[in-house]
Amino acid sequence: MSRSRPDPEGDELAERILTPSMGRRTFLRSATLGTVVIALGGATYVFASDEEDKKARATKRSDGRPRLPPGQHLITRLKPMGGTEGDPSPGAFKLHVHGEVEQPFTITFAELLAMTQVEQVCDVHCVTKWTVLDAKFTGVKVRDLAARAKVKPSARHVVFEANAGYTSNVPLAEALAPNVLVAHKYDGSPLARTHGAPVRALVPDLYFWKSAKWLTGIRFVGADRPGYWETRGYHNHADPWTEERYG
Ligand SMILES: Nc1nc2c(c(=O)[nH]1)N[C@H]1C(S)=C(S)[C@@H](COP(=O)(O)O)O[C@H]1N2
Ligand SMILES: [Mo]
Repeated sequence: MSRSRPDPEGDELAERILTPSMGRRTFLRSATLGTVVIALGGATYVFASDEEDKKARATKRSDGRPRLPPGQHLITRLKPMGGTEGDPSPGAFKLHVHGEVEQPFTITFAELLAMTQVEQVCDVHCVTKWTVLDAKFTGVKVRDLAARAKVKPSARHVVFEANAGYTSNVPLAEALAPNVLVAHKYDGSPLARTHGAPVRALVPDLYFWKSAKWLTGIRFVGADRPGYWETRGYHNHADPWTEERYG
């Protein structure tokens, strides 16, 4: 990540950690495991050892790509990355599935739970350079919601719509991949408010900013519509393996 590029989320992780001016910091290194635990302003990062990073980089996914994309480092749990939180109560939740579809619809949380549920273990990659392996999510495939709405042939992209106007755009074919979910549980528990309660998008194979938290809608569109970060310097596509970090 070059320092001359725009970095709307702040300095990259390694730089944040090494900045002595950060307040309230503890740094513990386990001599035997090489695990590094760092607490910064209330958030805790648990870093794996260099050996674990190396191992994950050498391990291949079923699609042949390395388990750990270039420039990424392992942490053990999702880190809350902020954003404008929506109403977390399931009772208030409504998801609009609309745009280039024949049958737009709105579903409640209970109706979402009545659809086929998927429990999925996947890896997530944040543009600020952390990766979590084997994150477990529960939810409904975007593909199933698309089928219910009867997406028109004119649709080419999906826009995930969230609280306070946050959006992210994903090419239709990638949004319909079987591992793209509307998720309501992380590691077996209802999503924490900071992680998007009650429902977030999950697009594991693109940088995590595509995974809109506090989801309110899925809009199918013909012409692409760059979203919140995509119009603020981030790459339009966001493939972690080719480091599509900045546009
Ligand atoms: N609604 C909404 N969704 C969002 C964001 C946001 O600001 N608002 N931030 C994105 C970014 S930049 C990242 S890295 C991930 C972080 O998710 P997490 O906080 O669960 O780790 O959420 C994405 N989804
Ligand atoms: Mo992010």
